[in-house]
Amino acid sequence: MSHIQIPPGLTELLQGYTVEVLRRQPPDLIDFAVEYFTCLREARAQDSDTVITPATAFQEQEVVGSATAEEDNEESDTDSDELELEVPAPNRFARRVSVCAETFNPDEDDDDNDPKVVYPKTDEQRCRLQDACKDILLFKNLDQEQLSQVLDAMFEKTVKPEEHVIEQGDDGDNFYVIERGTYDILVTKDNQTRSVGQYDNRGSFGELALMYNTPRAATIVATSEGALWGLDRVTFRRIIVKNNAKKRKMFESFIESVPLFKSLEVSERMKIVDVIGEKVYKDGERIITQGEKADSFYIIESGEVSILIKSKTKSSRNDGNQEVEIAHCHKGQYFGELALVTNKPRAASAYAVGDVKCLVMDVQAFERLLGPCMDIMKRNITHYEEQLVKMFGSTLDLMDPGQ
Ligand code: 1OR
Ligand code: 1OR
Repeated sequence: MSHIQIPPGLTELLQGYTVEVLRRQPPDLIDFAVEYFTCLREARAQDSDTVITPATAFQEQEVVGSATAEEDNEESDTDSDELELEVPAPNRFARRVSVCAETFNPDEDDDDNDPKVVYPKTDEQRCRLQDACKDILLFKNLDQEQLSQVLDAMFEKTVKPEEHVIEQGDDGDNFYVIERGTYDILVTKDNQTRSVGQYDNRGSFGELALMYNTPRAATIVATSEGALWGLDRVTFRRIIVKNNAKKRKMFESFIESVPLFKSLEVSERMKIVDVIGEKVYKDGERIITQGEKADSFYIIESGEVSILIKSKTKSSRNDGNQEVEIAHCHKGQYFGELALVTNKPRAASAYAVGDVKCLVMDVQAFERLLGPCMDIMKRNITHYEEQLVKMFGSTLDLMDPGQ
């Protein structure tokens, strides 16, 4: 009888994978397998002279990814005078680490013993910081303790016009929350630099390089005098990235059920989970205001949302001043895309009907991640226009907030 030989190393290879699966409980086994085995291959390529066993290779990479503050301090160029513990600078070795090590590293819990970064703040600074951070989506799902550690670790940084806060291609050092000022987002590709967006006195940037351990994806240039709050890489990873693992577990199945996201790959949907924040609204609360500038996109996680429009055009159903309901949205549906797609003010207002939970994405993430869903959204926008004609019997420009 022929004998089937088990290739040397196969058992250990599969065991290593199984152990990591049990340890980290990844949401998708196949995605995790791709990342795990890619890690092994990269480790082997980097260290071809050394024999690397599967289990150690994956872990070795993690250790590199979470290099200690001490290693980094030599290169620190942050203003560290007020520091109780010095803030680590970008990790030079970080780029060798592949996304997998970074993505799954946060599940480890031994890091709670790491020294905490604290920048002492006056009451006035603390107030300004809290105000700047109140709408930051990445902070939305943190518990009280995590949020206060994040706020403790943040440091103030003022910038001058034309100052480059982040340079595309660099390693990631800090995440930034905007207190004030305007900033251009520049992307250089094929030797051509173009502006792909702006921040206008609100929002945050610099999360991608820290989350995925990739080079900075864009250059951020101040276009006015401004003030930022920085959060060092180590604290960001210890708290925000770790929390993202929890978010994945919480929102993964809901995100998979959203019809708009059906055409996205699993990994694309996971990137959405990484950057969304959950916001809750009470019955009757206004979520979006017609005519206002737009910077967010919403998906209803629970409850219902009523869309109302004020139109100056009189019709049998509208005297021109009252708001009339034009749509009613339910769980899994989205709203707030129109202003982002057309780059115009909000065309209508949105109100919570009963208690509502929404997943919210900022305009930059919307543009960066939802390209593949744009056709569906644009098709639905043409339906709005058809409805508009039916409801108001006119072809007024829906996108004009003055209407
Ligand atoms: P980072 O750590 O990579 C640059 O450093 C930051 O710019 C990045 O994190 C984001 O926070 C921010 N593509 C990539 N990064 C962007 C983009 C962006 N917008 C803001 N950032 N796109 C523009 C979308 C409006 C896609 C460009 C093709
Ligand atoms: P936004 O960013 O303009 C208001 O903020 C949101 O209401 C809008 O994006 C859409 O997501 C949502 N016309 C315009 N906006 C609508 C409509 C709509 N329905 C939902 N929204 N019409 C209703 C079609 C059934 C046509 C109005 C007559």
